[in-house]
Amino acid sequence: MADAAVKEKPAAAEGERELTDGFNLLIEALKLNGLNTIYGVPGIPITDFGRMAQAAGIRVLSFRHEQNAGYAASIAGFLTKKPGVCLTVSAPGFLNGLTALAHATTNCFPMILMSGSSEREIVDLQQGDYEEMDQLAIAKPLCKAAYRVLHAQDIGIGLARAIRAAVSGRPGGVYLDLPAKLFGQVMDAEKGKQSLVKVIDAAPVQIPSSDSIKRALDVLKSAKRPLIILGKGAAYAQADDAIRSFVEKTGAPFLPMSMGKGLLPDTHPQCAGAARSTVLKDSDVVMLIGARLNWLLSHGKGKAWGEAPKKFIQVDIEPKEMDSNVEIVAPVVGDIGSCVGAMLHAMGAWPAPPADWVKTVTSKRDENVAKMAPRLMNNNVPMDYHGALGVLRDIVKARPDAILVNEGANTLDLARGIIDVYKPRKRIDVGTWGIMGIGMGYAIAAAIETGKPVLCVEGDSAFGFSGMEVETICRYKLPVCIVIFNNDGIYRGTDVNNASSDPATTVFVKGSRYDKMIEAFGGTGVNATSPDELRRAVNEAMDSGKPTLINAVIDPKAGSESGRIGNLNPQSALKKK
Ligand code: ADP
Ligand code: TPW
Ligand code: MG
Repeated sequence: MADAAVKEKPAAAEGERELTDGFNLLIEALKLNGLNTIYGVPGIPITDFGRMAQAAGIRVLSFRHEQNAGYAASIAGFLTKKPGVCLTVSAPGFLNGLTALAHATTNCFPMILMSGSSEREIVDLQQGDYEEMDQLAIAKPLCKAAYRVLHAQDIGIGLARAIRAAVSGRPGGVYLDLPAKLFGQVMDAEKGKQSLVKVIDAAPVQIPSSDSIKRALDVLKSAKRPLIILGKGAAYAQADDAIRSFVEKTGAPFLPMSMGKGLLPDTHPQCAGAARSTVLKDSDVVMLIGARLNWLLSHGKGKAWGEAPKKFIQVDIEPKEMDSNVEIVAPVVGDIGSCVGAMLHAMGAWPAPPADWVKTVTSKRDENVAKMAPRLMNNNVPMDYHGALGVLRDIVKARPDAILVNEGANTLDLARGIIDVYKPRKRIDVGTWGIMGIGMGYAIAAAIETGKPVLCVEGDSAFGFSGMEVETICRYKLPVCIVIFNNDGIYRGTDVNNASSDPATTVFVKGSRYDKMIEAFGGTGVNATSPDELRRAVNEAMDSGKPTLINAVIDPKAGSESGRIGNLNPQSALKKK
């Protein structure tokens, strides 16, 4: 049907008038708003759209599965503050992309999922169209906003709404439904041009009230044991200099959340990353900047936060976030650039935090770092996580511009703690949901959006969720080095099923050679069995910029169930020993 609609398009002119159509209007609308990259998978009704967009100078990255294209778009949004665009076909393609749209919304990343859809009249009467599905209704509860454009003259305004909804306030995912018929609709070219909208000031600054700034500073100044927590919202805000100056001026220990790492280097004297339990437990005033008190921070209460009463200050663009889990005594609502700027401005002379607190935190940190050091230098074969991660830690130190993508369980938790990050937005990972499958999509978008080399540190299970995209990486010749921590399975490769001849549910084929996969597509594969081999292979890959996949053989006994979050795993009380 879509193809029929395209064919109906009259030749170049109708009388004297110049004409345009839905395809061209959407392309022009995207370009007008600086959306020059699309991540997607082609098919009816968007195949021609992809071709035409490419011809018009838009970069169209064609993936092997929409979920990976969607994750790419979501992280493009995080890295650039512009909505990442994902383009899919109807029903199944749309559903494949939807997980990523929900993920973008959950993580506060701006993204637009544009999906072709089938004929409204048939969908609404449920008469069984090709890939029939009421996509708008399904998308609505899973994203920040969902719109449908039915007429070519509304493409401009529809995209403008989508962009504004994605990036203003708390960023999130937006669904834009594009029925097949829309693309072939023809209209006067001049009128079409006039219908386009360039979004002015898509994410207006949100200035915090001066009262809220004063209240926050008063509380922070009163602290005997202050702590600042920097979340991925702070990284997203791109207010790097202001954040660094503010944190340094307070002299307070800071704790970066996973993707907040690098806003100030992990090696900064105030960094309390290696004294996490101490600062959570013993702090008396905690300022959250772009971080939510969700499960990743034990909801701001309970054992992790200790007995002593605590006062929370929260800086966030979303007013509803305040008091979400515990009382926020000093809410500062606004965009982080404006809020941190205002606090810096109003601070005046700032007293250093009590010396005994600073000393407690730094000694704990130094003690933990020293304890870890010898483990990172071990040369065990087969490798354990520490030996392999010690190597990657050195490599990232020497290459602080590289972007680190990280997923897995043990591979995630240990890499997060061990690999220091030195610059903002250089670490991207499983995010708020702890989702497996972001790996290759994130790597592709990171390379495309930043032009920097990418190092992916992947559990063997985690990698499997998006592994087919190594072909995409090879096809676009991206500077991506994938290191697979191959421990033969999920958490550990040693599980045994005693009930039948089937393998246990958490183990994979033993001794798999993931490096062979990339060779099928012309990339470089390396099997690394020792820290030295791993070091050589990664350095070579990063120097060459060639797509590389390194199968790092890890002792199957080295990991633990669910990594660091085994406590969240319910166990059957009736389980037989
Ligand atoms: P983390 O997982 O790193 O702790 P979260 O995703 O939980 O971070 O929190 C990010 C927070 O940052 C969200 O509450 C979001 O509303 C907020 N945020 C995102 N962008 C901005 C911004 N530009 N200004 C202020 N707050 C922001
Ligand atoms: C979309 C559940 C959490 S971690 C993990 C799974 C399947 C894989 C851990 O094994 P891996 O790492 O990657 O080999 P390692 O080093 O511990 O062996 N489906 C989705 N998301 C999640 N989080 C899961 C399942 C899970
Ligand atoms: Mg594994």
